[in-house]
Amino acid sequence: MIGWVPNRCLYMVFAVALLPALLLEVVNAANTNSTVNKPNICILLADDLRADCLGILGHPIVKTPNLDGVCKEGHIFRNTYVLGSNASAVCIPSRQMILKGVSYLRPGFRNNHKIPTMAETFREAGYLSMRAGKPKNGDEVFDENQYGGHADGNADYLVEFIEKNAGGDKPLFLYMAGHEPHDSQYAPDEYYSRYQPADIPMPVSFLPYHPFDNGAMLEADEFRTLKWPRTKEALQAKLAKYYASTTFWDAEAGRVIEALKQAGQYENTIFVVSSDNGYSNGDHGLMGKQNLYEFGGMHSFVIFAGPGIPKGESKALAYLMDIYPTLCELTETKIPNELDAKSLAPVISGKSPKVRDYLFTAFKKNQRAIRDDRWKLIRYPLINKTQFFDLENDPHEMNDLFDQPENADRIKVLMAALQEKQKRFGDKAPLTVDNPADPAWNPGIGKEELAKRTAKRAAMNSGNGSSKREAGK
Ligand SMILES: [Ca+2]
Repeated sequence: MIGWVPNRCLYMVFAVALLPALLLEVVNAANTNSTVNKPNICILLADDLRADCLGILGHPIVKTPNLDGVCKEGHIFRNTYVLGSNASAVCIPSRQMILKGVSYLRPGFRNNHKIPTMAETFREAGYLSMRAGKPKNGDEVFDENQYGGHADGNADYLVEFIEKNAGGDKPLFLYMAGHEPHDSQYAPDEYYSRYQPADIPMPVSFLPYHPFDNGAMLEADEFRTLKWPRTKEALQAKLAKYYASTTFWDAEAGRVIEALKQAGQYENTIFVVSSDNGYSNGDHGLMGKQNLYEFGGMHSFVIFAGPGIPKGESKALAYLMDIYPTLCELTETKIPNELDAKSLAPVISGKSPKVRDYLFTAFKKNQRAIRDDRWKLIRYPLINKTQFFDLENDPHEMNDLFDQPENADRIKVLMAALQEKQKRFGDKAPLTVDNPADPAWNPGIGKEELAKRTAKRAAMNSGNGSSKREAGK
């Protein structure tokens, strides 16, 4: 090295002269999607996992040691959301948006094949890709597609794929789309025995039933899960199963992680841990995902971990579909121009505290919401009702501040932002109706309709052999 010192000036002259060419080469390398030294990608996606339901997220009960281990040096985005859903099965638009990076409210969303999906973009960039888990969500374009049933079957396929292909010519793009902990909360018995219902704490904003008709009172997640009025004992039993199913999913995701370790690829893999949507689990008297409360249907989380990702946590407002351009930027892969999603890489690197000021969510035509860093507005167009919450002081939305005069200007600002975001994401649903429905609701009011739906479902299941499990929802 000492021999370099006399020549340092000469070296610098060369370096300065070559700098423009070197820079051009770097830029070209980024644009040509070269796979040289690109890390593997491993997306571990749960189904209906609540936004706070991992050990690493501070949950007091659930045990998720494998994912905690992967994520402990990663970057956590707690304020991550599904944009919305036009169906009870939030999973379907959510998983499609994750893969497409585009709003589900765009015309022709499901059949628009002009914009490359995440799987296509990474295949084009030289990756070898595999999906195992829930099918038929716009994911047919992976190099290999397998179902596998529950998380153990998903993991079997992925482990085999890793053993065969890891460390080869192509980096791997792995997508585990597990069923757990979706209702009815499957897990082998050994996992159920780990959680005793009596030990399960109750949700902060537990109610026996939701106090008004949000337009989604009789969605399947509500009427098929627990009877009204919900009781402490029934909910504790349900939550015990939910946590068992989550721990089962964690263990099977752990087998995929271990396979990457055995292949010497763990340090060379970017992990993404998330859930396709959130779940209410008893908060506000709701069980499922057809609502816009925090820790409810559209609120999820995402954690990125791996090479080039410093440990951190952010309050930045994010969408699940942001995973797509974020992974592109983290791997120097070109981001398609047409995406609605935004890369979170500037937040991960510390260059910017956020990528958007407002976060818009929607469910069918009966609920719309918008939040900023502190305030949250939920609009129920079919009953012309608005709720307004201070998330900083009331993160569980237990005090509706809509009627307080001092909030009038804040409400105006958020309502205007809501309308602007509707236009931005292609949402044409009205926020007000001429003949609002009766907002009153209680289990007695729902009884008749509930009986009809239960009978219809029983007839379907017994009559024509269509009782197969509603996978993919
Ligand atoms: Ca789901």
